[in-house]
Amino acid sequence: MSTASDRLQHLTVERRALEDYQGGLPRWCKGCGDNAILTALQRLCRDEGLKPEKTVFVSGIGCSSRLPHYMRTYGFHGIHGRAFPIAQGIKMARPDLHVFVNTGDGDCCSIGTAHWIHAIRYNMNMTVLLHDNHIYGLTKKQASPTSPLGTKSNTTPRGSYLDALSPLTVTLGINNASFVAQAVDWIPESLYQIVQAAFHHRGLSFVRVLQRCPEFVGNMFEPWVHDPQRMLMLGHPDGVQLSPGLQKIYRNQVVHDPADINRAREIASSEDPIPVGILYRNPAVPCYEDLRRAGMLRTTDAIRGSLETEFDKFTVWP
Ligand SMILES: Cc1ncc(C[n+]2csc(CCOP(=O)(O)OP(=O)(O)O)c2C)c(N)n1
Ligand code: SF4
Ligand SMILES: [Mg+2]
Repeated sequence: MSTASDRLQHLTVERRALEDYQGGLPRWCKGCGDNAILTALQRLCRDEGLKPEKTVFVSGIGCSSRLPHYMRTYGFHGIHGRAFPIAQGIKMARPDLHVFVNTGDGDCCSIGTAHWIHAIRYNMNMTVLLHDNHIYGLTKKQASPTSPLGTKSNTTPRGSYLDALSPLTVTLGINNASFVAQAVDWIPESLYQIVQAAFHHRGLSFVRVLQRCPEFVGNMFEPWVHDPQRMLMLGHPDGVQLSPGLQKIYRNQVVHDPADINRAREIASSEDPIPVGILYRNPAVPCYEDLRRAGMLRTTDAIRGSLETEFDKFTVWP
């Protein structure tokens, strides 16, 4: 029988099996692309040997935002649109933690837009996965900002009226963007490579993952799933390289240097073919937590003293 210290040892040192990172049983629909994203993240934790007690998954609200429940790490299932400020607060207080953010297209690009923009600008060291299924899933099929023009939904029964917002071009337009990539749930090998590269980037890595929602927009990505020629695979020694197996299937390949932001912007605006890979990376952008020397927390007494001084300024003496 294992002792308590054996179990502690296992918790802190030998976290190498996938099961060690598996939390609650996912309640997503059958065929939901969120499952592939979860698997990629569990594999990453295992392969990188991340300590669960040093790892935290933060989310907002949505189907995708349930992900922290399914990881056996720390997690924070937050408020709709507020995953970024929660994650930033955690990183500021505990820069030693591995921080991940899981956010939906409604969560990030609608209600959470202001937080998204400023989080990119702050460039704190965290890995962000935007689960972009082009729809509000949890609330049962309302159009989101990334729904393509003409999308029929419960809020747009005659089809949506506006062109979709592009999370990639928006992110690439924000000062201090330091890592921008795109992956798709139906090519798990490439999804994993991109998530791994994102994790190794120091700064905020923003990965948009096109994610299937068979429940509400079953046909959204079907043409691309069934036609590998309609995927544009980006490869570069400073980005990710396609494996020989994927090269045989996905023949529409291009060499793209992730240091080239102008080319990244052009590629980002392509909806067909769908680009997959690292669009932009700039490791020289400073992280906000480094500039502010995060984690150097003041003592409780010092905080209390400062608060008392502030309160005293507003005291009305009888
Ligand atoms: C402040 C607030 N407004 C609205 C909602 C209702 N709501 C919950 S999830 C959601 C949208 C979810 O869509 P998305 O972020 O794309 O996630 P998905 O379910 O597609 O993964 C909305 C509008 C809420 N929970 N809180
Ligand atoms: S409604 Fe869509 S996004 Fe939500 S769990 Fe089902 S398939 Fe996934
Ligand atoms: Mg969504």
